[in-house]
Amino acid sequence: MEEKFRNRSARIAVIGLGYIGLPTAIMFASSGFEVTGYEIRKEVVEKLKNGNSHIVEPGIDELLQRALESGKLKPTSEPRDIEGRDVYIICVQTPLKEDKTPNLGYLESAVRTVAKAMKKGSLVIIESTVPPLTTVKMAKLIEEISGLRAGEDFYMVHAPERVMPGRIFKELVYNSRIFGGINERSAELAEMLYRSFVKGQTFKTNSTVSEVVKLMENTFRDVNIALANEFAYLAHQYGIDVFEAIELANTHPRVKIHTPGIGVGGHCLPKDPHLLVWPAKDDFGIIKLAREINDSMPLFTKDLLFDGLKTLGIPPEEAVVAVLGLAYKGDSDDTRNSPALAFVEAIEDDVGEVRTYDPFVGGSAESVEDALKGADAAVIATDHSEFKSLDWEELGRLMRNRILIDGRHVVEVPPRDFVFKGVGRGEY
Ligand code: SAJ
Repeated sequence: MEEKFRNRSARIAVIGLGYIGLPTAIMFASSGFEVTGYEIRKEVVEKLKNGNSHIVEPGIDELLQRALESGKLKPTSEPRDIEGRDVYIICVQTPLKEDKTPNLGYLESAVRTVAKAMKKGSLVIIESTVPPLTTVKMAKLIEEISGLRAGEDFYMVHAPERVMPGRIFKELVYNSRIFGGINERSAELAEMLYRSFVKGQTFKTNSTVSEVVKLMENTFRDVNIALANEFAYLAHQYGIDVFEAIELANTHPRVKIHTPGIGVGGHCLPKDPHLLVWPAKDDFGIIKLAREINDSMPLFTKDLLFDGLKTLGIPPEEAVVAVLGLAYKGDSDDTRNSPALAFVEAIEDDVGEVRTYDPFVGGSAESVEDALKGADAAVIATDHSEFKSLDWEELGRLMRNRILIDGRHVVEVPPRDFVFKGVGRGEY
């Protein structure tokens, strides 16, 4: 196998051509490997065959077209096209169900497809974020289906992705990577394979450690943001500006407090802490509590809005509210688990009218001005750059009443003649 990795003659199948699978398939194809990209959505495969990516990522169409032209990348939805490959890389989603437990259905079905297609000696890699112990369980599932022995007849590794959308092709090369094998040989093989394009550091460990590492990274952020949100909550009770306090606390050499706000969104942070604790018999509870705190922030922001309406004596059911921003984070068009959407949902039945505007996502209004015309309150729900330079005193002229709620600490100095409230801005 080493020789096949060195001279790029190993044949690779990537299962799932989404945000991670497609760029990964392109990277291996560009490094000279023959890559078959397997994707069950037929319309996606058709699009890809024509050189059009279904995901938004700088430079992706050009790289895709080059990989297709070189003949190294072949998208398919036929399981027989991935039979007998040396390497299988699984990049499918592992979302949560309604009850916040993991839905491993996509992963299991991908593993079954691989188990039927693989051969003796294949290396199976899971890049998806999974609950601890999953890779070992999936190795057993493969044993049952294929009759092959894990660690001897086939190798299995958890190799979590760590990239940030918008920078995927850079981060795939320069980020450090973890290879968690079900045995040492598995981890060694995966590390050798990825070294064909990874320039960052690489580390080998076992698959359960690697699963936990990935989940700890995002849980660390989620818990720290929850702590910052709790500080914000306290700041309101003490009548101080939490951002001033955080800035001063962060002058301590060993303190780095995160940023409070309207909530935590995206496809990772709201989900990964649940995956981390799910298989455990017991835990201390801070991880779950952090999730609850972060999930409560859109409601906290709703309270600020209703306080503002009360200050001006506006009955909520008559209020026209303009929500600026729908994406889960600044300068992104991604609305997955967006706290801005949770906020809209929380207020829409209680106020007269909700208008939305987002420069990347769209919304009911065409522009900030369009959203604010005749509105009673504006709520900043995403820290898009466009919202940082707004002239509120000018915009206030368009409004029926001047209430401004800042959910993302975008407004440094509250504008004159406004009722201003912000998450963590307890002094107003
Ligand atoms: N947020 C805050 N306060 C903060 C930081 C973030 O409220 O101090 C909010 C953001 O506004 C956003 C959410 O949290 O709504 C998540 O944003 P993010 O930028 O922290 O994370 P993601 O989900 O865009 O990307 C994360 C990254 N993980 C880490 O930084 C540990 C990324 O490196 C991972 O690749 C990605 O998750 C993933 O796929 O797991």
